[in-house]
Amino acid sequence: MPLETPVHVANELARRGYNAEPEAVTLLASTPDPAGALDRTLETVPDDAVVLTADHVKEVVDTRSRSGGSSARTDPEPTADTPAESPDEPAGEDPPVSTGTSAPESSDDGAGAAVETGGSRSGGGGGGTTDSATGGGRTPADPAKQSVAVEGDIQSTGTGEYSDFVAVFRDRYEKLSKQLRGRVNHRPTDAIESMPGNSEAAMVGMVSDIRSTASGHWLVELEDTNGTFPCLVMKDRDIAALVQELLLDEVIAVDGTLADDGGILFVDSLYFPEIPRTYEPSTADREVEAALISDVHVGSQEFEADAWHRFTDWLHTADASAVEYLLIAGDMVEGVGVYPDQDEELDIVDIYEQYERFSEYLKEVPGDVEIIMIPGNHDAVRLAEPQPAFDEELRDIMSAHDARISGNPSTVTVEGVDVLMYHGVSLDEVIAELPDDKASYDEPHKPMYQLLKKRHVAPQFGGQTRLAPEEEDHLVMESVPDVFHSGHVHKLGYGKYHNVLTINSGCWQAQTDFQKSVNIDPDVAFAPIVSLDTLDLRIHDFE
Ligand code: D5M
Ligand code: FE
Ligand code: ZN
Repeated sequence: MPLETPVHVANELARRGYNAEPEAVTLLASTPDPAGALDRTLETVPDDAVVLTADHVKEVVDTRSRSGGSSARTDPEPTADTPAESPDEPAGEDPPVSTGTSAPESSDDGAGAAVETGGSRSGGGGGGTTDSATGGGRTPADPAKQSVAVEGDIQSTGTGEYSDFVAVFRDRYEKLSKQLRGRVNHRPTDAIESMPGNSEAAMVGMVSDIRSTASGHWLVELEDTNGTFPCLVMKDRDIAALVQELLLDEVIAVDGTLADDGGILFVDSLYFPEIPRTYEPSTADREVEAALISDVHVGSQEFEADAWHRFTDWLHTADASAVEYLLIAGDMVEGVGVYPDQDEELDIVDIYEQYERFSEYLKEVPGDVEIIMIPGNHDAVRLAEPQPAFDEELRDIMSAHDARISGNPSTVTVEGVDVLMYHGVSLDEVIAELPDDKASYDEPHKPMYQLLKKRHVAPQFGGQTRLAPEEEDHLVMESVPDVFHSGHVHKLGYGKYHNVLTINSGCWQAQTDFQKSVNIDPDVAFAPIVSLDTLDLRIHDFE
């Protein structure tokens, strides 16, 4: 993987289990060979270090060539991944919105989401802040018509034993191979091993290794419950492009022909578990809407309280009368000790006080709006996924609005529409691993398409994506959601993947120092609003 941008460097570090000081990231990214510098640095850091510091990098990398100690990039040409504009430019009049906010692309599947853009940036008024704009206040919802069911508040069964890791992967294999079995006439690895050379063969397996051979072909090792088997994808075949989309630990099916000696499978076709192209989503049987948001980050100095007030003011207007549900996909608060140097940007240093303040902000939401929320990586629950719901103490603090609280991920059925809510930590990894046209921060719905295709919210285990050892793999998408809602990357993006409305909802936190250092320009204070009866989308901008 090329590591030319700070984001790539940060993600590669995360993948290898390190958090990094922003300066360490920029130092590495500014070397002529970031990948090599990263490798060399990691070889020298002490085994127990989890935070990579600028000093670690400086010990290994020659930083003298940079003038005046600046950590600016030294290579002259911005690449496709590094926008030419400087991250230090003053925030302009018309803050750039991620390209994901333009009409969703239809290239992947031919079906775009119908989108209206509400609110306005011009005139400084934000989106509908007062009743006068719409000529009236909100009509309260009729509770008799509302319905929500939540699935995903997992009861952890794991004991943390090695055997639980075996169990969770076995369960992943069972569930996903079931989805692939209809596609190929597969055999277990031990049966394939005893088949004669040149036989046709198919298998379903978890990707345990991906390597390129000396001649540029791809060797993909697949593992099932019996063992592993090497599969070769020739570089000049169309399916070679699919290898670029593979992640370790995901489950796929292949078919092809065994080599003369039977020791390797030459792959003709490769299948992902997939969402059927003909999938027909369920819809509500009345005109009702849900607002989908995430990454509020109360407690951070960058939390945009004014924008939040504009949003909740708008919820009290007639324009928002149909908005009867508010879904919040994680990172309610900024938390403490999540990333190195995070405390320097905290407005509230006590985690419980952060939730108390968050609860105050929730009270601004009209009382008839049903709120459903799941935790993210900044919240005070275990990091490993699936994350359980907030504990009693935190629920108590947030009880004022009587929100429904569930785990990450959860499927929330709102008036018949299944919304898969997943905070999105795995998206960093998917973006780091896959080519830009398949997954990038600018189009954050596209890495979500990849998760749908793989039918798993966090396929690759390791790095920042931690997996809890459990008896079952709760992260498999056993059923197809009608709407897939994530956050975490702080970028707004949406589109339809095989008719599944896919939304990454941006954030309510202005750019942090870290994000500045790695050139992440967050999409702040947008509220995507889904019509549950049509699955159309309108985006309100409260910036
Ligand atoms: O993360 C918001 C986005 O920024 C997400 O893509 C991860 C990335 N991020 C933010 N801070 C860091 C640090 N310190 N290291 C690596 N990646 C980072 P969120 O977790 O929602 O704040
Ligand atoms: Fe966040
Ligand atoms: Zn997050």
